[in-house]
Amino acid sequence: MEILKRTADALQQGEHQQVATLVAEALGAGIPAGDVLQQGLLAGMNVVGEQFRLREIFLPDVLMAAKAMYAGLDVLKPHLASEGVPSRGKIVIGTVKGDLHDIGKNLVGIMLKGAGFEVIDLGHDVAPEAFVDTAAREGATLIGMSALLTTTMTRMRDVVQLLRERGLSGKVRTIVGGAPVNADFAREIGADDYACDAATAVDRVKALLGA
Ligand code: B12
Repeated sequence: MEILKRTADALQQGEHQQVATLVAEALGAGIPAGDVLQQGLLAGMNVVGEQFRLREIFLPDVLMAAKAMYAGLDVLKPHLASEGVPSRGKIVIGTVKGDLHDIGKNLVGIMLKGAGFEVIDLGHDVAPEAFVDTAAREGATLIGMSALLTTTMTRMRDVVQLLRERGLSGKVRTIVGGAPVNADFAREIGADDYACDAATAVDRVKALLGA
């Protein structure tokens, strides 16, 4: 669809105001929020990621694109998450220590909220103790961890280990995600599950918590 292509292009150019306007227009035209997300915002961000990998663009360009992504997400958020659904359980999420990437984690949080879970978002650069202490204090039954760097994904293992040390394995389940993470890695570090995207994350979390 033309407007979604324009949204993706504007995101790549880092035109945050234009992205917000186009997302609002697309929603106003009756395009489902999920399509605006996938074919507009995420399609644009995928191109940015590829161009960054090939060194065709540089960090400031990626930052501008990320800002545009958030401008679009702000408009989209109320349409992705339906309000007033009774809580299906408490979840702690965050991006692991040393890692500042939070767009994917935020999307997962939005979708989980929309599915009726109470989400405590610890943000990015989250220490293992913060994940585990918060879950214990708040009586959360699941920790969701995000990592986008091969150097930080290993921190997920520390969280799983800390839960074990505190006798919380089984009581507090774990799910991991982020571009470098996969199901084999999740198994290797002893996490309960893995999901490749936000929609799958909701399905897996429901299954894990029997919700
Ligand atoms: C945007 C971006 C940035 C932005 C982040 C802004 C922000 N607020 O998040 C900025 C500019 C800050 C940045 C910085 C850096 N980045 Co960067 N960045 C990206 C980029 C282009 C897009 C990431 C993104 O947001 N994708 C869109 C979201 C929606 O996708 P996602 O995160 O994968 O999330 C989905 C799934 O993975 C899953 N998911 C995610 N989290 C979770 C959690 C759970 C629990 C579950 C179940 C599922 C799940 O669901 C999400 C939704 O569908 C990627 C390229 C890429 N292909 O990933 C590089 C990339 C991740 N960055 C990279 C690098 C190298 C860096 C820097 C080290 C660069 C530098 N030299 O300084 C720094 C590191 C800073 C730090 N300490 O974290 C590399 C990593 C390479 C590697 N193998 O480790 C990548 C892959 C680029 C590349 N091809 O080289 N980056």
